[in-house]
Amino acid sequence: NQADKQFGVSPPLSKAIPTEIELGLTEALQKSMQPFGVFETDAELNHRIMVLSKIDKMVKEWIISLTQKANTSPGGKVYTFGSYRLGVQTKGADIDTLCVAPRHISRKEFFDSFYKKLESCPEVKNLHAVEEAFVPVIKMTFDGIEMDMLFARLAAPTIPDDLTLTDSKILKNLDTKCVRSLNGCRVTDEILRQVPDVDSFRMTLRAVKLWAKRKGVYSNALGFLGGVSWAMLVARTCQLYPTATPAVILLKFFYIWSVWEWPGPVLLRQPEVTDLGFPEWDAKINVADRFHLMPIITPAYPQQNSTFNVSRSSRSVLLDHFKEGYDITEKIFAGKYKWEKLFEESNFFTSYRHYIVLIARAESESSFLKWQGLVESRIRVLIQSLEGSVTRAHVYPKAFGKLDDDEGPYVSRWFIGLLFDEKNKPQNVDLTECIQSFIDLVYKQARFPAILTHDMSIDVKYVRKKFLPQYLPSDIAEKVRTAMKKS
Ligand code: 3AT
Ligand code: MN
Ligand code: MN
Repeated sequence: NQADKQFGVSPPLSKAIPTEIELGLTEALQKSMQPFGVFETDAELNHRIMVLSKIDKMVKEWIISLTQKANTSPGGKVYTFGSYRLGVQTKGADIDTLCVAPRHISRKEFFDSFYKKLESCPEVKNLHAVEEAFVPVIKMTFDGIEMDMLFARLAAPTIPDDLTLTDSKILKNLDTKCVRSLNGCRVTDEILRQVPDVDSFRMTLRAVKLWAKRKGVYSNALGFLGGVSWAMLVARTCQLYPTATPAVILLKFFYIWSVWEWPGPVLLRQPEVTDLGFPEWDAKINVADRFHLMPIITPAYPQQNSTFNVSRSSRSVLLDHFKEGYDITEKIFAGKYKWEKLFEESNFFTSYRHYIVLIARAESESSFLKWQGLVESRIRVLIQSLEGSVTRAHVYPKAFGKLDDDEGPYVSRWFIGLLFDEKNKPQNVDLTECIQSFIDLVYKQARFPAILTHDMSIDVKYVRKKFLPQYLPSDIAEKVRTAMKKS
């Protein structure tokens, strides 16, 4: 019985029944999110369901075509994960899917004959495979919907339609690519199983994701949190307030995570004990795991930390935003503000007096995609080395493209705000060495494996706030100029 079950690793903090006022605040919260395209229409949702059933049918046909024995039903099934599976997808979001096949269907066939089947399908556009990735994936647009598709083959002769991926035993004897591919689904399924009220969880998570995007703290790669981590922080809050309404859960969310004793790990459940032997996150055992600053541990075996990119700087930015979020939400509860206040964009480009601008350029789309991916993935190394000299190096998670028509299209600009303190005054700090060794590192890593081409370049500049606007798109540049005049 859901009502009696205890969710999470400790008892709830409150089981209070929502008041009329709290329910009213939740209704207002929902209304305030609408203008941001957070909610899909029924027609949009039905379109997704239809697309998924077509893909599922194609998978089943493909598996049958590769099955020798007549009169057997090998099955095969498409599962979902990501925001769609959690039920928090925004308009235009992708669908993250996993194709699960029986043992006689190889990964090679997925990237070969299934890929060809997709190629000949009229609804499919922008088809491309990333077979050598850490988690190999086929990407496409299916009838207007972006889709990521992973593949896993299980050690079973058939995949019945009612099969769930919950049981960790299914991982036995699988290769690492399949285990990694199954992980996304197993984690989202488990998160949903660990929350007491899925509807409240969803509404709160939608609010948190919107807030995090508006404040520039939504990004796994650049040291903030990604969708799965936000989902787990919200899920843990729901466990502690199992009967609360989303407005209240949101208030508690900001409070709990601003006072949490990081790096104490956030867990949704006690880790499962198995004899499967996959590496798991455990700060008591693995020395490397003790350096994680904000561990948020996934609930499915083998448990992992979802936030290993968090730096000292990004953690302090996150904590500042939690505190500010709490302060604003409290005032909303007191009737002093409306929810719109919570979703105001952060003023990153006026918050610092010193910035670093990082510019990556290339001359063709294909080299640009590789180059910008490589540069972005190395930014956290630059942050770490800057942290040796400054109090905070805050990277804005959104990169900006070309500024005007004179500039080629293949350019990305990232911005890092720098905070100095009394000991490290800007005039006493020389960042040249940090910057130069970062540039050297990026070029070195682009040579092995060889992705470097002559048209790829990187430029890193130290810029005072006064000169920042020339690197920014005109609308943001204008805001910065206006703010500077006022101060
Ligand atoms: P959106 O609504 O799509 O913006 P989402 O949470 O679905 O939010 P993604 O589609 O980017 O976000 O990612 C879905 C999951 O896929 C999250 C994570 O388990 C996995 N994933 C995303 N990016 C990577 C990556 N680079 N490597 C491995 N797994 C990834
Ligand atoms: Mn997604
Ligand atoms: Mn995706």
